[in-house]
Amino acid sequence: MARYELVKRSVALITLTNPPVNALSSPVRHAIAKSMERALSDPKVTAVVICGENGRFCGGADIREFAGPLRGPPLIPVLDAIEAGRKPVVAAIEGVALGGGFELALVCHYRIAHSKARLGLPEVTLGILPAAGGSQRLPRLIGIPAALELITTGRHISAQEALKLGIVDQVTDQNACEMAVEFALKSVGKPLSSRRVSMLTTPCPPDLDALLEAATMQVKKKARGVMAPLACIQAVRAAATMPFSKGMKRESELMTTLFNSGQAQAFQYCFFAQRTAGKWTLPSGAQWNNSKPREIRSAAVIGLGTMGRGIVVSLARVGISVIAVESEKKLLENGRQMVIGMLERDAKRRGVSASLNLLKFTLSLQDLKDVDLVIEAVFEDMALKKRVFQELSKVCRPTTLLCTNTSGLDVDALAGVTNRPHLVAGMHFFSPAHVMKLLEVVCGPRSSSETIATAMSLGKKMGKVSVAVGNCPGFVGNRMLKPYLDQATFLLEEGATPEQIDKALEDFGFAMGVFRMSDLAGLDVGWRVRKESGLTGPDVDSKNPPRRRQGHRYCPIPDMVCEQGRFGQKTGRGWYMYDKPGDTNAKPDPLIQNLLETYRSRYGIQPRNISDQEIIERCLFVLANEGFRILEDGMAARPEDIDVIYLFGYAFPRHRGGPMFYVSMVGLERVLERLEHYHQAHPDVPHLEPSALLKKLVACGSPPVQKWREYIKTMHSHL
Ligand code: T1G
Ligand code: NAD
Repeated sequence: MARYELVKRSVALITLTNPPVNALSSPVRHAIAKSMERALSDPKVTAVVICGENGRFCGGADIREFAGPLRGPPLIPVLDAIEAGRKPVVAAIEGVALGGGFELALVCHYRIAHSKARLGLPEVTLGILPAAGGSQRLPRLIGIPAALELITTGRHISAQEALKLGIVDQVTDQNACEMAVEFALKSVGKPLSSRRVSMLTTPCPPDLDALLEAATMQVKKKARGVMAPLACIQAVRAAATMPFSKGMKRESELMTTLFNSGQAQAFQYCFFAQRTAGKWTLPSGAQWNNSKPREIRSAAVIGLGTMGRGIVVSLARVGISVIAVESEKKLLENGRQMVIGMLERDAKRRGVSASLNLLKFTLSLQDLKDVDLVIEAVFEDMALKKRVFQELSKVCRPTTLLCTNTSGLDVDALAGVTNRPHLVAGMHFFSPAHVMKLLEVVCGPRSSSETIATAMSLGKKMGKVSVAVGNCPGFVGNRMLKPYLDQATFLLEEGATPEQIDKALEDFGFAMGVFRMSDLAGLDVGWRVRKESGLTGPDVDSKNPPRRRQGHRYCPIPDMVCEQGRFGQKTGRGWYMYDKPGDTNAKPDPLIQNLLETYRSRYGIQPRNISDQEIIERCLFVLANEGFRILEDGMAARPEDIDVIYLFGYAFPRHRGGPMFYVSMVGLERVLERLEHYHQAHPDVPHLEPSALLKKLVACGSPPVQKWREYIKTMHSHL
């Protein structure tokens, strides 16, 4: 767990050896403590260097240990002993020094970093705070404003930035470990007191209160209801106002509160869920670790609308050459200008040059003969998409992968019109495609393992979180969204207002409630889909009772809003009103109140007071209920995949862990009981009927979410 060697006859070199990230597990802490004792007591040793094996210093505490009681030596005394020791200790930072790893570096008397190393205190992203002295030492070393920013955001910084901030003493392009040994030899005999960060006085700015207040406002706005950043601010205040030992006590109290809050568990679940989601499997037995992706050097994107443009940018900025296709000259020119502008802004922000030379624009599919992969992003129209796929099948070489960005159409039906159904898959990006991190990779029944491996790995290359999903209407994310949106509009019928529903969801943690979000996305998109699927339109409306469609309860209010030309922010009117088209400041609109009142009286609906609890339960339990059905149907491999889709594609609040984790925390028994209650009250809403899997899990004693997979195994899987 840590290798001990004597180098240059007098330097003890301690190498952490706990792959893959040298996390500070109990045996590692033990090994560090023992190695330090040995180094400090051996008279031959004059200095110590600490480094990590495989070019990675240390990824921090072992997060897997957080689930159980503390075993082995606690980290703080191990670190304190390093700082207090009478021999100089140098940290040789390669790869990463994160969390406890950074705190380990902070107790060393000197820090040498490789130029490619990254440092940071990401604890806040795990729902906790730097709890091994990081919140007390960093402000002493670099001052309150800089420390506050790093600790409350969890941002990783480069070695160069660390040097500028005074965190590291030297940056090198050479072997950091060898440099550290040389540095250690030169440090022997120099006084260490000024190098012990805990002994420094925190430089305290005169406007401390104002600074902390501003930081508090900022984090409250950015992450509603999240406790960790607020606790980080309190810990930094302690570093500014208390002696080190008292500050450490405060840090520990705050950590205990966070640890027991439930939020920390949710954040840590998200960390592992994100990593689990990449591990896809297919019914054939092919999976992430036995299937080889193809290398994609060139791609084509068809359609330069909202999605196509973002997809072109996502591909080009990772060095893939792209041929972009439009149907008309004017649209092509417009698309070209938009893409170039987006790429230039993106490159400027990242401080690199825009890769415009990778782009080609054309009106002809004939130009796609030689590309490795195509992503189709034309209108959501099956007949059009089929024509495009038939054409691609003729034009592209037989090995080209053909992917579609459809939001929910049958990927296998598209595969069926080509001469290579095994090379067809869905690559479902989210809007805006160059910003949103989620990619649903839709596995059709005929998609080959190589096709899925390639789409998943291309997603990763583009910096996306890729999740493999089955081929069903709406796939996973949009399939679950529908019953959630339905509940929101049913609640409107029954007496709620858009602002009341939005506020309940925002208090739950969403950055935007469902109506505000719909106004942003545009209400016409869903309206068009409902018209195409026969749920509304003059013909349908005249033949059906007004509040029933296809045998179930239907709320026509969203259609009525669209019929008035209210498409959301872009038209300046939607569920809310805006000062002008394109404005983002949503204000309640009396016209919507009127519309709701008239509607209710027309259908004899007596409005009732609806509690926030009912809003949350009906919207979110129904969302998870559909998630259970998706698991039953084998359209998602595990609950973690569903949660990752909601975290990265639909901005589900991270401190709630995702819809499936959330209901597991509420208690499955209670969720079942509430769904039964609501289904009884609304028997014409089939989505409220508890799914068989939910009932089964409750009957089996409500196992934790990580164990659900064992109960789904026997059912038919598409993944
Ligand atoms: N503990 C346990 N496992 C970890 C881990 C950790 N800290 N970091 C990574 N892993 C596992 C991960 O689950 C995956 O496992 C494998 O390593 C490779 O990870 C006292 C309280 C270091 C930048 O927050 O940010 O210190 O899936 O796929 O892309 O104040 O991992 O292969 O089974 O992410 O090269 C603070 C978390 C802890 C850092 C590498 N530390 N890690 O990224 O590989 S709290 C962190 C990362 C703490 C102190 C406190 C990244 C990475 P598997 P990967 P990568
Ligand atoms: P859009 O209407 O903004 O753009 C579609 C573009 O395709 C238009 O510019 C159109 O001119 C072009 N086009 C149509 N036929 C073409 C042809 N034969 N050859 C070349 N170009 C052609 O639509 P969008 O919102 O970008 O959606 C595109 C696809 O992405 C749809 O399948 C949609 O369901 C899906 N999608 C949309 C979103 C979203 O939020 N907008 C999210 C995920 C997926």
